[in-house]
Amino acid sequence: MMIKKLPRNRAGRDWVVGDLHGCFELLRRLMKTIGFNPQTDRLISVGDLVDRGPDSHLVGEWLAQPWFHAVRGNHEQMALDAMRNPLEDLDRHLRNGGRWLSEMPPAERDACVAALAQLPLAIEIDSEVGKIGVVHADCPGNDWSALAERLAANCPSAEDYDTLLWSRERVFDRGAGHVNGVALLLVGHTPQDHAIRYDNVMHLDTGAVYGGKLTLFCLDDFVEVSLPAGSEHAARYQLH
Ligand SMILES: [Mn+2]
Repeated sequence: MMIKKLPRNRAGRDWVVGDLHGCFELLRRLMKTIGFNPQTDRLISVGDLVDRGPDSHLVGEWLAQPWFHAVRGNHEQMALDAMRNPLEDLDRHLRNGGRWLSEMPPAERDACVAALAQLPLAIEIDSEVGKIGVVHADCPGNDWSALAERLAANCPSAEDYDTLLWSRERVFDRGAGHVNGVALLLVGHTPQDHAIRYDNVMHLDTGAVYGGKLTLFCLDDFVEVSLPAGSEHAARYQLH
């Protein structure tokens, strides 16, 4: 399943969280701050759940929760590539904070890889304001409907993968035009000092793992809430 469609949540609130990179304890504290209700609320991640930070090995437990949904980030892709093709790709994952996966007991590692392999490239959420999209980096061609069709048909192009998982142009250029077919698109991938919107694209990576902060964005009232990260686990920021 390359695109996951979530029906409207009429019972509770939907929150989208920026890049976690293993900072699950910070996330737990942030969820407590907002009074997250697992019975009715949903939490959606923009990807890059793992690597570099303290608790990447907990990713499987988080992904098993019925209220937690995530798209695949470039770090999940690197982890999957490393396990599928270690001769070519393991080294790159290790260099990018992926040692935790290689150090896991084999059975746990297999379960973790299976969970990561299930992650869709995009999530589409029905909401009061229309469709809301979530991808890790950006939407190819500013055309959500066309992307959703290719993903539903299981035939994304190499270019789709590249843009969805790796693009930083919209941030570097401070905008890249309106994304058609969604009211709002939420992304992560490129650390910012604070959550920032260009066109109808909200950037939620606020560099938690680099000693910045972790940000949650509420899809019901468009409020954002952040908690500063402790400096003890801060990874050195590199663009990968
Ligand atoms: Mn990323």
